[in-house]
Amino acid sequence: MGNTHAGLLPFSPDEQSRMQDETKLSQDEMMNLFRKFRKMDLHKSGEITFEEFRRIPELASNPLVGRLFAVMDTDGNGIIDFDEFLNGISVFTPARSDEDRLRFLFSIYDVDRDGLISNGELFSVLKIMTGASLPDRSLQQLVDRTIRDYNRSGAPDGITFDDFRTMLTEKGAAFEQTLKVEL
Ligand SMILES: [Ca+2]
Ligand SMILES: [Ca+2]
Ligand SMILES: [Ca+2]
Repeated sequence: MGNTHAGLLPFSPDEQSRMQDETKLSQDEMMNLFRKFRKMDLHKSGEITFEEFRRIPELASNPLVGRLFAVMDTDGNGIIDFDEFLNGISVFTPARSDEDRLRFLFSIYDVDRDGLISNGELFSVLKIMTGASLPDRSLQQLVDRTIRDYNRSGAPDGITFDDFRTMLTEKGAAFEQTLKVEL
């Protein structure tokens, strides 16, 4: 009694059951992620800074590491706390819905979080991914074409979440592969 390993998680029992609802993680999975979180938290501040985040070997070579950090930092205060970490990471576990994963992926592209992927946002995120392999002019053509083909729900210059869902259904894995995160 008393000293179960629930006590090691930085949550009150209420918070813990709320997080379990939100993330669909079991207590063991949460414990595991808490250990990883603490390992990443080099200066033991209880939060992950971008400097710490980008040292994670699985992420270091991912060009989208900056976007991943920004999306996981849901309150935008420049650090990832354990709540945000659990919410973000659990999106990649099977227990979470495809809808949650789509939302996360959408957020990678919707840099200003206004609910619309603009031409400029699509360009800048695809630019990060393709690097120098595609000339800007070709990339811009691809972006223009994508937006022309998929802006179906009334936003002339961008892609709404519904459009995005349609796009991924029709274009398949190409966009989803952007994000392979395993921790
Ligand atoms: Ca830290
Ligand atoms: Ca934060
Ligand atoms: Ca936007």
